[in-house]
Amino acid sequence: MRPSVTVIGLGYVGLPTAALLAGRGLRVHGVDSSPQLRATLAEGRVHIAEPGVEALVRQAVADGSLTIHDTPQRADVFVIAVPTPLGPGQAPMLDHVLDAARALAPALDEGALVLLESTSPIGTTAQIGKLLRQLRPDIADISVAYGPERVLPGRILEELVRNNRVAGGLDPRATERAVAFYRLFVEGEVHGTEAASAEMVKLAENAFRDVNIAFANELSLIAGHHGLDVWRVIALANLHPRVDILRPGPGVGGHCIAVDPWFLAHGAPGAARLIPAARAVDAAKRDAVLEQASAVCMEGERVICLGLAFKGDVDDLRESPALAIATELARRHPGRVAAVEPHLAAAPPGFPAPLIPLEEALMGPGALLVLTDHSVFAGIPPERIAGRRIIDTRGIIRLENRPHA
Ligand code: SAJ
Repeated sequence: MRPSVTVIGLGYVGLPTAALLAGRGLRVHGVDSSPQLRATLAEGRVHIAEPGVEALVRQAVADGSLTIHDTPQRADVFVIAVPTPLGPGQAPMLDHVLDAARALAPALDEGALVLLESTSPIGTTAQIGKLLRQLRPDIADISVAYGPERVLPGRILEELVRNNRVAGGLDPRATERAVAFYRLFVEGEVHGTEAASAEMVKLAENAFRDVNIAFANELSLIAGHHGLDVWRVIALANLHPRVDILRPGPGVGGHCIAVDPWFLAHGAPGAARLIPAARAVDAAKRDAVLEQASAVCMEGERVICLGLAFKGDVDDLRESPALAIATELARRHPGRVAAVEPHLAAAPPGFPAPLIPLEEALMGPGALLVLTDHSVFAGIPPERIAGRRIIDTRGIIRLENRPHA
């Protein structure tokens, strides 16, 4: 028989997961603490810009397979997908995860499976297991496991189904049950392990990216020092069969890769050296871009920032280095800075510079500071920016004298 599921936290991961499970014929209870969010969802509308999610939610709400609640409902499986932000001192804050565990405890029945999907420090699943045993000593059989999400914003529904998945239980039976649950909707491979390893796998994936992007950014700083084109250097180095250097940029953004490395480093401070160093390189790269653009403003020139989103072709501003650099530049040089962000209808609240259309930026005077790798910027014809001063942190602008990097 198909299990019933309660999904706690209806954000970028929880909502697509709930809608997908409902679409596969499971009875799903979606739970979120935000009254506005619940009201929006109950009308079949969604708050996240993610392809396909709105249609799936509308259908599931209309046919009753997905219902929206403020407290966890009884179910066979509980999925926790709430945020785990960084607190003071770069320490992970587990308040939402532990609150979710406390909230679901009264809804547990004998034989329930509790799955944590939020990115979490090593040991969090064990903490949840302990808490649930304390809160429900009357229940003998509770399986608790960790099943990290690995989906890329912009492709969430597709990746929820296609990506390989890791699931780690606090005991072998919990692992087995978690693997069986994911196999209900995952077409990729589902690998079982134990909970703490699964927690570390997720953190290792994002820290791997962060360290490797930091390496590319460090190369860009070194190349800049020598007046070399880092894109050409990387393209040639990557011709080696065992070298695959990532792309430099203005720094790493998003809610995951810029945050998760701290979860690893904070848990083992003496052991983590490279991971904090990568974070420091990221900060240095942001500063270097800011100083370079600031110097242009000091010469009296206008600077137009191309892009505010944290990566190309999305509207997401979370932890965006582009937004941080453009904001600080505009604060330092009032009246000298403008920004182009084709994925936003209006400037973000409090942004201290005007948002202008790309066309206006291409017509008017001023240096161009490329901060986000939107396809529309890569498509700017070289003749439209001939003779312009350009700081291209992403290596996407085509110039007459340089092939597309
Ligand atoms: N970036 C570079 N250079 C590169 C690649 C990326 O500067 O060569 C920058 C991007 O511009 C962006 C940041 O890194 O600012 C992160 O972007 P991303 O597209 O690499 O990753 P995210 O943050 O959108 O999603 C990541 C993914 N993790 C990995 O690829 C290991 C995704 O699979 C995870 O599910 C997600 O984090 C998450 O939720 O943890």
